[in-house]
Amino acid sequence: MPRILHFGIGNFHRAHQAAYIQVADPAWRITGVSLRHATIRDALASQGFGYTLVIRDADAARYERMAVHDEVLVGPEDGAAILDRIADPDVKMITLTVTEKGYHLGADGRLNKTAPLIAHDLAAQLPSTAIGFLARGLRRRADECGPPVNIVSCDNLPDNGRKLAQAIVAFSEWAGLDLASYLDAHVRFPNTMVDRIVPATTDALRAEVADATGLMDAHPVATEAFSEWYIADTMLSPIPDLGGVGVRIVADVAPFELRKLRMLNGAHSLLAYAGVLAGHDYVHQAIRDAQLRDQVAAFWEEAASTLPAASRDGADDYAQALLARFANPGLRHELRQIAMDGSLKLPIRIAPVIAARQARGQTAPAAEGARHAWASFVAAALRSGTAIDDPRADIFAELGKTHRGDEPALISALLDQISG
Ligand code: CS2
Repeated sequence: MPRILHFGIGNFHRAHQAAYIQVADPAWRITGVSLRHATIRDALASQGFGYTLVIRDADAARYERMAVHDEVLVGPEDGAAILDRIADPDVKMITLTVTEKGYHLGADGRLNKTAPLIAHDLAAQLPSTAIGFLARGLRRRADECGPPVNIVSCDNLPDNGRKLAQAIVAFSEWAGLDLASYLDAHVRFPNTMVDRIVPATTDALRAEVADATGLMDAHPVATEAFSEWYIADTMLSPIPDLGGVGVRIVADVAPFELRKLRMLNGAHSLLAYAGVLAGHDYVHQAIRDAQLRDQVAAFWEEAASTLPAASRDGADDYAQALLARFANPGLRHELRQIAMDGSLKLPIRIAPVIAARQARGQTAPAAEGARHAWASFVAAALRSGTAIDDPRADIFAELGKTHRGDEPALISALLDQISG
């Protein structure tokens, strides 16, 4: 049975990629990997790994039964089984949604050798990161003369496939795994753009699903009707018929990826910080606030002006469509969910807009406003003692102590943390 091994079995994967695969070819199965916790495995195992996908338009919901996963492995418990799966000849694709921080990249976009988990994985036979698992698992696959495999990053990073490939090459060199010729001949890392808005699961969603379907589902997922997936045309066969279910297989993903990262994700981040500061909880509330909507519109103009011609031309329509998606009240997408990991997201979503405009002698006040909103959001959390969900939270706390009572100095020190 052809199989996909997926790292990061969170809500995004279960609403996006899984939905494409389930329709593309009923023969394919997905093994999910949860790198840190057993929570999703435990929730899904007792229901045969199936779950309900709730698809919401502005005023209606559909309930679809998902049944494409048949196994979930948990990093700290099942390390050997994960390596077995990477070497398994039935596995034709390995996909990832491990978020920006799951790649352990430095500011230069390269694997950070001194990141604690990478340093651990270089020394250990049983890894803890996706990068460590992939490099060691691919070594096994090469030793067993395993067939070709596509490794597909589905995270919001520009040039995600190339960065993942570089990270695996660097890890395998540092660990002495000698993978270069196997990677060249048998492995492809296409760039991709993925898009579907997927809020976190709440008890209210569980109750709604129980009411609507009669099923007690421990981990349903809600999403919007909109979905997009672009993949660079470099994959090796066999793969499921993704083109037949609306995935766009294109020569160059960059125009679409940059448009999505800057216009959708950039505006999301702007709304998250400015929206929370203005007292809102959800994206649909923040986008209805006239002042925030104007800020977002100004940001979209700046962002659109930095796009390659292939996606700049449709940017107005794209922005109109985003307005409707953000305004969808059924999604109840929490601003605080988007606010996490800002120190990794803003250099990708906002800083390139400022840099591209600067290079042409233009200012970017709305994008600068988004950076300031982030810094004010972090400063407010430091003042009130609210936890900050960010890999650099300890550094922010130190800065908070150093600059206590001097808000302008704190804001400027925080901004230094997110220059692109
Ligand atoms: C959001 C994204 O949480 C975030 O940072 O901007 O998860 C966004 O909802 C998706 O990229 C939409 O495709």
